[in-house]
Amino acid sequence: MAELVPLEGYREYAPDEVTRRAVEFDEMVQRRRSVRQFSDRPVERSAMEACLRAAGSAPSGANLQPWHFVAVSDPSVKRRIREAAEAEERAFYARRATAEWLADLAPLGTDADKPFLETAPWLIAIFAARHGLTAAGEPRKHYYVQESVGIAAGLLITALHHSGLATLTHTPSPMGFLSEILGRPDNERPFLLLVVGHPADGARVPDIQRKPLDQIATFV
Ligand code: IYR
Repeated sequence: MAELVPLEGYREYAPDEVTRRAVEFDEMVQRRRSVRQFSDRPVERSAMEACLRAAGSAPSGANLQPWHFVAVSDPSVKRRIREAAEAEERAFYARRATAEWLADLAPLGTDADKPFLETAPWLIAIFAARHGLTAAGEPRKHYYVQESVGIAAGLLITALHHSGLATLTHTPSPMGFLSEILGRPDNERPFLLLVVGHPADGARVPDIQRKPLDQIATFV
């Protein structure tokens, strides 16, 4: 039999307060934009630690928490990541991407140059552990790995934004070089590379719109 403990920490609000908080949170989150022009202004490690703890609170399959985050601030490691990512991106933009894909990316103004991988104070490489390891080193099954790590990544982006930091989700493909450079074990696969810092002065972003609620949600 499971040993359950009392639910602690849950806060109850009156209905109008629930709506007010939801609206306020939406307004806060709507201000988040993916940024590709970063300042080199430093960010305290303590801020990264708190955001990573928040990410680690995500729900996961059987609570096995199948994620690992590598927070990189070492300039020489950032340089190696930039060099490897740009090599993949050059192949992507020159050969791998279909014409349709390039047309879809055109409004974002992206290209194979990724200076932000060195300029931004932090890179967070998120890894998904396809299976765990027992104390004896035997594989231990993980469940819903992509879903779990995706939820943790979303929480992390939201925590960073809430803290006043800009992010870019960057997915050079393939990302195997991250495992190698960061020395991650074989059971982990690179999931996402997050670029974190402050926007550069005068940073500019694509003119994009979010789908209205009636296009993204249905009430029955
Ligand atoms: N990984 C490339 C290309 C790219 C792909 C998608 I889908 C984007 O939303 C943005 C970029 C790059 O980072 O440039």
